[in-house]
Amino acid sequence: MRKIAAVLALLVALAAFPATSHAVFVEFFGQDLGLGEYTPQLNHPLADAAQTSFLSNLTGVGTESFESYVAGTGGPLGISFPGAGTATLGGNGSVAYVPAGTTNNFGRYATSGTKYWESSDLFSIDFSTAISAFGFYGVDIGDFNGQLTLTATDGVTHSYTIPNSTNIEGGSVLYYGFYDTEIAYTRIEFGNTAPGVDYFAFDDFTIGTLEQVTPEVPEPASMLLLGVVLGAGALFARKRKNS
Ligand SMILES: [Ca+2]
Ligand SMILES: [Ca+2]
Repeated sequence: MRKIAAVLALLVALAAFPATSHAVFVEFFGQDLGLGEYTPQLNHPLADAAQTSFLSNLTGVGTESFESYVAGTGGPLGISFPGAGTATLGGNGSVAYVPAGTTNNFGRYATSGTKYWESSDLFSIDFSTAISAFGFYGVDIGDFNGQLTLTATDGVTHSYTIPNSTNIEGGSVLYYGFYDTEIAYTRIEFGNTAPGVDYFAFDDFTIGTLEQVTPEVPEPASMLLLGVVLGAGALFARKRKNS
């Protein structure tokens, strides 16, 4: 029992900070499974929790909902963000409209209002100011086995695979975001391992500059220390109780 309590305390401490691939690059991800091609998933707590966690590390950023754009508008689409310049969407994609409470009959719909950016592959975002944080909702990815990839550029190229589930029902909702306090990016390209087949809806995206990244999570080292302290405390408490 003592060991279990200690391990549990350590696991709680480890779970309290998000997955990181290195100290300055922090990712946020959550996905809620879909209800099929014709029914929007109105409850997506895992995706929402990822967005909340992502935004809690940012200050003064804006989120683009696509509601002010005319359906059918394609790229290049320039979108201004407070304090972070302009993000220009290009490549394969356009603004789509789907009435609230429905889908486009293929599992896609907005996560805010009635509009979103619909794409399958080779869709890119260029930033007028290099950005250090980026997050978005993605709907209906993975039902045709597509895995989303991001290629971020800052002179050199960094590729990330978004850990979305594949071979799932249509209409799933995911949120993915990252901040990077070491590298600022001027361009992000979206890829898809099932291009032209696995379309998705892109909505409510946020960008932030380095100045807008204000991490609230404790350093992993201190969290680990906290875990050890908690674990030791649990062991000590057990020992006292048992003795
Ligand atoms: Ca929207
Ligand atoms: Ca679908």
